[in-house]
Amino acid sequence: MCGIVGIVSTSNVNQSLYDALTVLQHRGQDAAGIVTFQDDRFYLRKDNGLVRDVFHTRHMRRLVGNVGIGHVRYPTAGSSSSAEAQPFYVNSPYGITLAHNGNLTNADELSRDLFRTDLRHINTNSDSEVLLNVFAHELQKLGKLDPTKEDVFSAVRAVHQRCRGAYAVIAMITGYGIVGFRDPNGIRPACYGERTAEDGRKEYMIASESVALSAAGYTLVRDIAPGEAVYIETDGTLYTQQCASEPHLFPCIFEHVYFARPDSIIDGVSVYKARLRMGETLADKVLRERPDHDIDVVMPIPDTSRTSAMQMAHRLGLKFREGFIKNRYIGRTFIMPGQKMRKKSVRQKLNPIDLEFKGKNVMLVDDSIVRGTTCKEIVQMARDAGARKVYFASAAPPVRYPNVYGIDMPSASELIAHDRTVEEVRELIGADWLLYQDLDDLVTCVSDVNDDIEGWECSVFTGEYVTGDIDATYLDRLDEARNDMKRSGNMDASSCDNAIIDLHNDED
Ligand code: PIN
Repeated sequence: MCGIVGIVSTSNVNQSLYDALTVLQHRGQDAAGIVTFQDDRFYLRKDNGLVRDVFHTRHMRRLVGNVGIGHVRYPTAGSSSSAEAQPFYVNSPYGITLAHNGNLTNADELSRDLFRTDLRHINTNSDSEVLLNVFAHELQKLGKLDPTKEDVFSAVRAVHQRCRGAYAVIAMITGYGIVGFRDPNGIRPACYGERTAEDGRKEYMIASESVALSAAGYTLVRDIAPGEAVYIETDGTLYTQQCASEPHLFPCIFEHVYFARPDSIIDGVSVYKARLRMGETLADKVLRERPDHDIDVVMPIPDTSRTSAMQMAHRLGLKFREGFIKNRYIGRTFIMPGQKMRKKSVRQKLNPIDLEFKGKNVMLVDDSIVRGTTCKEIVQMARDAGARKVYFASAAPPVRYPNVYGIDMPSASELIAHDRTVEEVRELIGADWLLYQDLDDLVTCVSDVNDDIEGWECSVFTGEYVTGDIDATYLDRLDEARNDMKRSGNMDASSCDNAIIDLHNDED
């Protein structure tokens, strides 16, 4: 998963972009980048690491200009070197830079076509570089010295025709403006907002999540519609146009389960409210399955699940307690000569408050169970802290299938619930009772707010992929790519869970 932002302002955008990326840091901690332009020159700084580590004063001073875009990257298969930090750049036509959140499912074919037919070379394994080159090629084909808004929209239209998968994109055309667009299914989120500068002129921001807008004093105008493009020229003139022939809104449900910040509103749905409801539906399921349950206390596994756990306890009329305290300052792992990178244990991140567990039947709540490794350790920690019985609730249904739309999920074989019953998973994680959210309930939690939402992208639970182009061969290839990455040491086996990621910065 990644975070993207773009701003057209009346003054320097470097600080605002930096701040927005910091607000979007939860979407990706692997790499960060900003590009701005002034007087027909662009200025780029990107590297592996957290936003605060990538940008130093000397970099910020160089990032001049009133227009710019930024990106934070989550590690996905094929993206680990700093060369694959975004924004990406192509010099022709005009000089275009691009930040992308999502994953193209036909990147390999496109890459081949780009080389053979369009005579363009792709220098990384990143599908975002492919996307940029498709966009650039389609804009170049028009053969204009000065691209008009129609030209930009026509290039986006061609991108929709050629690219499949999930993409929320912000591209900057040096000297002209920025364009933001979403794939025709609106899988990945993007919205835009405005604010008025002191001199009365309008300023605009496009971002992955509304929280980036509100934190910077922008008012959310609306989400970008699936297939739609929003083009903002350097002088602050904004144009929008639908560029897909058959747009449908099928947003990713996992944004609400885990990825997005609770204070964001995505496609009209409050993430916080959705998570409260997830707690309520979990409580109802408890009462359905075991009306005479003996739960003494409900506990969140920090942080994402807190909202659901709180509401679940409330609905059940039970105590809500913080049994695990999270260390907010996990340090780096230093790899000394002759030593191997070791995974940080969950115990370094979470510490139990024993008195909340002693002799109690505890219901632990997490947002989801993916590999099951973390929750297994947590169940054991609860027992070691003296719990009588350890129950476990997941605010999401069993994650059984890989994600191909930009969420860094492990391959099917690594998913604890793949090809397993709930009872088998319960046994593996060592819980006395395992309660999963029903998919119908989860969908109810995020519905009823926006009639434009035709359905939800739920493939990790159902194995049904909304783009209709995913088959066993594709998933096998994905699996192989992940295994290659792991073998070459470029990817921590547990990189999908940021609770145990080791961050590193190339500069060190
Ligand atoms: C963690 C959010 N959440 C915790 C991510 C663990 C699955 N894991 C998905 C649970 S936080 S496991 O709130 O952002 O810190 O099933 O793979 O062990």
